[in-house]
Amino acid sequence: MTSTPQLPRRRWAALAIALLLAGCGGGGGGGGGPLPTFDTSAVAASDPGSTLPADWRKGPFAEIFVRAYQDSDGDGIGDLKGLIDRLDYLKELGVTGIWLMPITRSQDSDHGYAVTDYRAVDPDYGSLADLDTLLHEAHARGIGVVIDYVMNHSAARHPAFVNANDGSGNAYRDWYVFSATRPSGWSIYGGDPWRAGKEGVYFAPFWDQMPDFNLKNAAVVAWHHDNLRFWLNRGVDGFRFDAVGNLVENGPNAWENQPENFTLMGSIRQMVNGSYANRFLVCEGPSAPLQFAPACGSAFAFGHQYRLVSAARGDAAAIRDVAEYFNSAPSSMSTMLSNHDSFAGQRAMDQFANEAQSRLAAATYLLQPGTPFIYYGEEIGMRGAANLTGDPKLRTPMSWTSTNTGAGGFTTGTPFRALSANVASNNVQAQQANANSLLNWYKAVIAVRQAHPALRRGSHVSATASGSTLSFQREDGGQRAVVMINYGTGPATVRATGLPADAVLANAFPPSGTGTVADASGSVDVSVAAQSVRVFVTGH
Ligand SMILES: [Ca+2]
Ligand SMILES: [Ca+2]
Repeated sequence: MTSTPQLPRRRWAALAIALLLAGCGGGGGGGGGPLPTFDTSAVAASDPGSTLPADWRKGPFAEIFVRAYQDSDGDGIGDLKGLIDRLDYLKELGVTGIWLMPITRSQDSDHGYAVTDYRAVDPDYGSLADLDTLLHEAHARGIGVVIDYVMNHSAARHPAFVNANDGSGNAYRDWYVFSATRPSGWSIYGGDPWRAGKEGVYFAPFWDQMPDFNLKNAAVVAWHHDNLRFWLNRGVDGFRFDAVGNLVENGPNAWENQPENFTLMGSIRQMVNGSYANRFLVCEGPSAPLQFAPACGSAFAFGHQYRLVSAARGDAAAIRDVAEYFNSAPSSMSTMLSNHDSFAGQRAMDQFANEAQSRLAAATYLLQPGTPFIYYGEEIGMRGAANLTGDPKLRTPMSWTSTNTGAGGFTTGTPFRALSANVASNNVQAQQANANSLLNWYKAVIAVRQAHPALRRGSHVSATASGSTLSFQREDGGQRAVVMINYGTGPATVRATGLPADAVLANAFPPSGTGTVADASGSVDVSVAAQSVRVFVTGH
């Protein structure tokens, strides 16, 4: 979701595309000359197969803003070729998947959520051939690639909307939500979602340049399915679906999380799982995450990120909430500390008083059930930009080095946006050289998760919070993992119960730790140092 409806920079490239589209003929109706056309051809399923292990879907994933990750050609804008050059870094970090914010051609020249072509890569990012190379290289490293798909709305400059807006007689009029007169009683995110069109008004709650599709129109839904197959046939491993709470509207007091939204996502899940092997789908439904998880396959655990952050800061009530979350939430939830949207919170490091809290939060969500999503740069403690606000503050270029013609290793040119406030201290180069860095903490915690099936995909057992401590267990195929976290600033004794009698607990984390043994009742007390994490495993 793009929560801040701000006007993007109008760039000459975007203007040139618009002129090109306006001039490419086709279409009918209207009195303003030829209308633009676009690809509506049917796409049949043709699965190229998957070489990824089934567990790749359990992550961890990295969420990547391609524009901000790595520039390969000096134009100051990150691109697919740059990302390909950084795949070894991501593999070393230990992720099994990456989610790319929209790479489709867009009119916003920034976040990409205003899509102008659902079957093309944005020229700023490269070409379809570059995507094919990215998929090949990522798969060779055991990494799946999930792309953002924006089904709720297009860009106003999408040819379908240019047609629809031309007049009530246009064949695409019913692809969007038009009304001859302005409906009353509507207010969404503090504003009137109805915008003046050439004739009548159209529905666009996020931004006047992002008109909502009419997803009650079967032809629109069928076309989206064709678009999804277009990417799946190329070998894309799945999708992150934007704003699924907003898909269908039934009235001024019934515009969010409508029953049709769950049906739409369920039919997509059925189509993908029925025709393609080993794919992953995850939905963004911030106000109904638990309801969307079964419909989509996975959904982001909005709300849980605040508990994780507060727990890491030592808040006892939040630690209890963290302990209880997966007692009812399905293990298919996708977890995070923060993401690209400011409504979900500031960058993780900007929410912590010190790096120790950052380590505790990371260990908690990387060792809990779910599929963890690491927002790019979180693993090096990247902060937002010092002089920006809102979403742009969170979407700064990746800090690879402290300096490289002033752009932190991101570009040899002028970066499209200000760098992170702490690029001088928190960058990949510096943290790779320091064995005790946050980056090496992330790698070590991910490694212990990936080394033990119980931590990767196991059930959730015996979660207990006590004061500033948390204890929980994960079980898979007879293997039991015991996780103990002390968020407090003094040492604490942490108790685990419900273990097999006299269970032998081998040390798994930290590497310097030693094992222990449960008593005849299956309990064990362990002294855990201030702000630290212990992991033990049984059964192997
Ligand atoms: Ca570039
Ligand atoms: Ca909608």
